[in-house]
Amino acid sequence: MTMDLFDGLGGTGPREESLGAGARVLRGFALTQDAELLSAVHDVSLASPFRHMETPGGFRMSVAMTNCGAWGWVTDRTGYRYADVDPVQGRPWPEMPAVFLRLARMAAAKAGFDGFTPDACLVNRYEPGAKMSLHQDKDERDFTAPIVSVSLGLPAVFLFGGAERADSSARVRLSHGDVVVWGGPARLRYHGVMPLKPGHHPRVGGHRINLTFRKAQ
Ligand code: MD3
Ligand code: FE
Repeated sequence: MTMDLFDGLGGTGPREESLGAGARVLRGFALTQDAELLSAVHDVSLASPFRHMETPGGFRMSVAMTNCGAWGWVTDRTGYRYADVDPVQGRPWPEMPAVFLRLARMAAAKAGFDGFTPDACLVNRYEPGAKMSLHQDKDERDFTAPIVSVSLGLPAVFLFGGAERADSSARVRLSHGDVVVWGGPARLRYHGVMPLKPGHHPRVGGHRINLTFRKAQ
């Protein structure tokens, strides 16, 4: 039997939980790199600023978004898609920072997805009241690749549903430093985020930042 220094109540190190088949929470996995990650988010946002995109139905998204990597997820009146040029800046998205890529690959490998090579990172910024309605992520070409998400700043209540929109959702609190790997049977499950509660995070202030690493192409 192996002893794990982080096991047990009151531990402060990484903890792993399963949210059901294919969904693995690595609590605190990004904590040791939070400053580097936040500094890289800032650099990305200088090249491609956060913006509130418009849905095909004409609604302004409450979550502000930007991207880095070869491909970026965008929405406008014409639909959802991955684009290799930032439509606001008219230039390719900023390169994926090395610290992002390293973290995403390590987390994926830990959850059993060796060789994960994301070519897109969507960066979501939530202000108080911002939310994400239940949806599936299905604009990517290959659903055998997982999605890796990294939460920074204020905590949020994440909704993890089923294969159909009407299926009931589990509520999962995602806090600063938590990383989740969504693959296999979890990859196409409905999910969303409850409206962010106001608060103050010592490193991030009044926002929540979420990074999602994807293989778009
Ligand atoms: C489960 N973002 O950007 S991350 C999104 O917190 C998105 O900003 C949320 O949903 C956020 O599309 C949730 C967790 C997440 C991301 C992708 C998933 C969970 C997922 C894909 C399939 C199943
Ligand atoms: Fe999503």
